[in-house]
Amino acid sequence: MRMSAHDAHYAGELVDGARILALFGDAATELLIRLDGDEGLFRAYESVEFLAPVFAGDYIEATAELVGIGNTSRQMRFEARKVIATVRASWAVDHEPADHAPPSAADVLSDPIVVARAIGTCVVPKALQRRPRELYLPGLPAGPAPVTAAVTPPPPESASGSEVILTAAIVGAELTRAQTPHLPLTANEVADEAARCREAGAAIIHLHVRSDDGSNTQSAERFSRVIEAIRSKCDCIVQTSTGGAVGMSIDERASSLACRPEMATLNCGTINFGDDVFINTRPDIRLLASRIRAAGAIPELECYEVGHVEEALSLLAQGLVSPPLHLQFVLGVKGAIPAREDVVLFLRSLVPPSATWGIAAVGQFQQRFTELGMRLGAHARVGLEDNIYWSKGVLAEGSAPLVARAAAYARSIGREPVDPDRARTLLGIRGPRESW
Ligand code: KMH
Ligand code: ZN
Repeated sequence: MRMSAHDAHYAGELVDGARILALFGDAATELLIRLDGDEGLFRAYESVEFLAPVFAGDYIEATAELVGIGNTSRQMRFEARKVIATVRASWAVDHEPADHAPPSAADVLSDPIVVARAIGTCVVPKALQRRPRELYLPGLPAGPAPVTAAVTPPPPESASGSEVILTAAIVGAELTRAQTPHLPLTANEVADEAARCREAGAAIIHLHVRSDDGSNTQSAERFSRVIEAIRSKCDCIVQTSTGGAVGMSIDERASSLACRPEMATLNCGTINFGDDVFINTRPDIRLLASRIRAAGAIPELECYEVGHVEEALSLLAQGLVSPPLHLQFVLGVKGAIPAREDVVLFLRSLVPPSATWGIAAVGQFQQRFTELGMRLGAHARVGLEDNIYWSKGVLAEGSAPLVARAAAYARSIGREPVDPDRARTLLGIRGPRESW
């Protein structure tokens, strides 16, 4: 590729590094088309080195080499070499200032100069892969075997089968003190409950906040205050709600992102929500996805119906959310998908191999389906937002006992609740904690 005058960005007709990364992106795309029959998505660069300057008039050859294949990830090594150099750039070194180089003079380099190297990972969702698997990995049986043949394991790490991430949904939007006196409302109450849940085995706190009068609010200021209080007492991942309460505008719901949470919910479709309607239009879902990304958070995709899973997969395919997906199946909301074992098995069949998935079952279904989900490999969410009872007619004394019960069950079937830092690794959350 010839670097043209358009590509020169800096003084001395220097070409910017981003131009070379664009070449790597094109080379990666070609490789993905050859391998998968799909352009795929660039997920991340693990390393980038710029080694020599590039000028307008230089010819650059960029190569991509496949070094690892996961179920959906393709890791590549890139190199860009200068094979023809404009003479102008080197002329001044050997000549008097008055002696100008012919502007069109150029040399073929007998030894190309490596100008940049990088390693990066691309992703092609399973649904978009158009080649039989045995073509990728000769010798492997055809079919969707969850085998990873990567030279380097694709990031982020996958959970070992025994690990489970527990989420505590401790406040909710609709719950009132009249329904349960154990509902935490003030910043201190919420933080104390978060710390108790952490102690009981929760790695994530799913968070709504309340105004002084107890009504739900998405106020950025209130979220900041509560998150600060939580962080003073425990190291849990805080997952803020962008669902808010029924009837709120999208702008209002998105205000919770102003505090730049590590994680946020993204509701993937409209449902009857009891006797109300919880509206999530497709344009609004996309808007929230882009706002979550802009806030530096990772989304958890809340699915209350089968079609919502399709929506989540299409967000991934369109690059509106980055892999790996974190799917949360919300079961038993009146008016939406029921909590039934065959439903769970079907939903599980839709989960792409690289995705994590969890179950949040509401009301009387919480314990039974949390436990079923954990037996099937799911992560789990419990807490007062979804269920206020410990057993029939007996209120739970906060969310922490529900977390403790889920953690004890997990251990009884050989699964270990992970701490927040391990959950960060498994979910692909990087960095924010260091900058607290
Ligand atoms: N309060 C519900 C209408 C979420 O947090 O993202 C929505 C909700 C989901 O609680
Ligand atoms: Zn919620």
